[in-house]
Amino acid sequence: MPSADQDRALVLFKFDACPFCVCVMRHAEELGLELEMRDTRSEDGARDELREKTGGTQVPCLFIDGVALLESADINRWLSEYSSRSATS
Ligand SMILES: N[C@@H](CCC(=O)N[C@@H](CS)C(=O)NCC(=O)O)C(=O)O
Repeated sequence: MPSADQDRALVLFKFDACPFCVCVMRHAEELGLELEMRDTRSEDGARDELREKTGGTQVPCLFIDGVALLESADINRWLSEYSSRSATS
C-alpha cells in the first residue's frame, strides 16, 4: 500500500446508495480532500473496470496511485493519515 506521506493520485469507486461509500465521501469532505470519483452504478464501464482491477465489484474502493484499498474503515483511516501528513508538508 502506498504510504500516506506524499501526494498521491486518488480515485474512489463508489455508488451513492451505498452507505459505506457515503461514509467515506463524508469523511473525505470533512478532511477537505477532493477525490476523483467513479460511480459504478451510473457511469458506463466503471463497474467492469473495477472488476477487472480487483476481481470483484465491492465498493467503496479507493485507488491510491493505482493500488486498490477496500473496506471503508481502512480507507477512512488511510485518508485521515494522508490528510494530516499532507497538511504538514
Ligand atoms: N465492509 C465493507 C462493506 C462494503 C459493502 O458491503 N459494499 C456493498 C455496497 S453497500 C457492495 O460493494 N456490494 C457489492 C456490489 O454492489 O457489487 C466496507 O465497510 O467497505
